[in-house]
Amino acid sequence: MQRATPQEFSRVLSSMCTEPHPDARAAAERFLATNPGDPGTYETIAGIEREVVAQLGEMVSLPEPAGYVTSGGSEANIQALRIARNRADTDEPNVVAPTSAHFSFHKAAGMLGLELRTAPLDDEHRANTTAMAELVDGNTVAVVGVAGTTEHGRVDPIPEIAAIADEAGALCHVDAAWGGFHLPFTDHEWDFADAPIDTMTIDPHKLGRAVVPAGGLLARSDELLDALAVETPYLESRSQATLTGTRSGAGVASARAALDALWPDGYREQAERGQANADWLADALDDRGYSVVEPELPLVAAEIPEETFEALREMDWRISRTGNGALRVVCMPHVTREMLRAFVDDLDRLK
Ligand code: 0PR
Repeated sequence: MQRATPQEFSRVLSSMCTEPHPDARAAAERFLATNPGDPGTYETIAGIEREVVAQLGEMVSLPEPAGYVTSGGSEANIQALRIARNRADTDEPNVVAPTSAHFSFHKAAGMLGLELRTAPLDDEHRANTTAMAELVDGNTVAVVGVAGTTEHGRVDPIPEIAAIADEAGALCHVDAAWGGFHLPFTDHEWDFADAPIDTMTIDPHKLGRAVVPAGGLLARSDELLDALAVETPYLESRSQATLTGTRSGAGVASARAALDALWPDGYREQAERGQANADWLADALDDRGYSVVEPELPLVAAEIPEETFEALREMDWRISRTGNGALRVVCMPHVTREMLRAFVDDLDRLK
């Protein structure tokens, strides 16, 4: 049988996916043929999904969360903007986000007929809230903040962004697709306890150690999710708020198993290890004279020459670049100190 073994992750430094927890793998297999999109027929997995949503709510300080397990962060972001658009009373809706927002927001804007207005970042690669506020007007339906950006792992000033949304009568959406399983163990202000957030993306299939596909959409209330509901005449359940119809029970069950196994101590330990690895790599690169972006979360960005980047890829390192061409290393749970040492040794060899 072909199977992604830990060895297969041994040179992967670019991905936001990782080796699933063993319990998540086993649970996924048990629920492979179930469809939480049909809760009237597949009651067990539908119940498990409600538990996952409750567990995610607990992680982000949201006592009675609404939401569901999506196919990933892209679907969750699309659906959050769809909620905002469907509720608003305007023919020319727009959304305001920082330029660091993931490309799924551009997909969402295209699909939903929204104008996406992106504001420049500050010098620290975080959302510039003054610039964001200037883009907001009476047609703004949502204001977006990112808690753990894809390129630099930065946390936007979420309370300020929520205040901008509130003042505009728009929804506040936080994209914590990647950062959400790390941030509970930091001092950042990013969750429902810190700000009047309406919706959030938080993905079990990234730092949550579930199998793919398992993304997460959370909403402050059922009423927000109702903005997505369509009638489902021939199903036992009367309406459906998800984007896809048939969905992966495997992803849902694996998310539950990973959360049971790891929340909170396992995730805390993983967060500490990932951050220590990122700090170690940042220091190692800095010592060698490369310009490094301070890793606020376990993601290191550094400027290395184009030829060096290409040579490392030739050596089979799975690395990626930011939009500005800087090396980007994501210290996911499968990334060990030995891997990083071997990476830096290869870098030294190329000098
Ligand atoms: N929001 C943020 C902040 C993200 O970083 C990502 C994905 C998404 C939303 C979208 O999530 P889905 O990909 O689950 O729809 N960020 C990674 C990226 O675009 C995704 C990724 C994952 C890329 C694994 C490569 C990879 O091997 O870089």
